Amino acid sequence: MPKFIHLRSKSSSALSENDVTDEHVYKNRRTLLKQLGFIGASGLLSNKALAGPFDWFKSDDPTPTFKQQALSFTQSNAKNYPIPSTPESIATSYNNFYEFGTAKDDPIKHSQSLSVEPWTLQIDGLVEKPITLSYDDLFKTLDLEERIYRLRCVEAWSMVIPWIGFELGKLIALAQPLSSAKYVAFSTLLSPEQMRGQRNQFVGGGVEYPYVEGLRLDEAMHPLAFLSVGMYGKTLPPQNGAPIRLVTPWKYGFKSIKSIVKISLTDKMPPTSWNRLIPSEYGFYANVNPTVDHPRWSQARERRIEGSSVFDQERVNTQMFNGYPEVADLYKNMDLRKFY
Ligand SMILES: Nc1nc2c(c(=O)[nH]1)N[C@H]1C(S)=C(S)[C@@H](COP(=O)(O)O)O[C@H]1N2
Ligand SMILES: [Mo]
Repeated sequence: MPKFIHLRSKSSSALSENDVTDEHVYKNRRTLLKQLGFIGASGLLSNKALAGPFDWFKSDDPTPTFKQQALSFTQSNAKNYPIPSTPESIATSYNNFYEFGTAKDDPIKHSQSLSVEPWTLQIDGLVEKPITLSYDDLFKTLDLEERIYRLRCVEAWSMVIPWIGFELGKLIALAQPLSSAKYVAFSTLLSPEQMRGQRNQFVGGGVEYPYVEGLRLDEAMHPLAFLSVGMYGKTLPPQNGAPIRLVTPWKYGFKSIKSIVKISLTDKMPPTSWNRLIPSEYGFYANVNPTVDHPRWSQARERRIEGSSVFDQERVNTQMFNGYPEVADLYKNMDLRKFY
């Protein structure tokens, strides 16, 4: 039986269509499609009509078998979906989740039998009240809300995704951090039996597992920092980090750690997977910053993936903090070239 998630509150951080995609970007895309002959009298063609040899997002045989649970939406939540947001079919088939392989279509192909029930998420370390959440607790401990956020990968592609979840800071507050707590460490599930990338370092891209991430405590308490338990009106599919994953929209995507089993408050900066692997390229902070290039490529622009084919990408300028200036105060006296 599917369980229904009722969205009770709508956050001020939920973006409207105009907030998520600049109007000129949307218009340019239509102009391009028109020049290519893809817009007829009825507007944009369906995804099917655009699919073809250039549709590199299609995986050979994804045949998802993982059971997602339906969410019920009120009318008001439904109308908050941005029309040019990334289609669900793309956001759930073009993924980075190295536990299942490094190709973009490996996660959807190889994660469908991930077992998420039962699940245990522990919040521990320097807290007054350690918390253990079961699978069901993930959906009922805090009110669920929808947030439409941009996701900017360090590889210079981006998407716009409607998440469902709650503020990370609200969960941390329940655990009552001690005054000695300065950082938050996250860990993904370690399950070599289920995750082929954890069995074979070539499949897993050389990452040391479990995948770990971290935030400064003040970053974690910022209202934009979000724990997601669903997307596009349903519980998360495994390839997107079921049953619960972090979303820090002002940071490069690799900070948004998937399938979390542990959140520990600490007094020391915790190790993070990509920093541990290639420290010269990936720092602890990883704030989206168009003025600080990756050593091997520019971060000034990005490919916004909006549709089901190569023609539905738009090159847009990358914005400071990915367009979330409300986090700037967290870094006001820091040299962001040094703390990349
Ligand atoms: N555990 C784990 N979390 C992860 C990753 C990963 O390989 N393993 N990849 C990261 C990267 S690089 C990105 S861009 C985002 C992608 O999230 P999405 O597939 O939901 O778009 O997940 C992040 N979280
Ligand atoms: Mo990424």
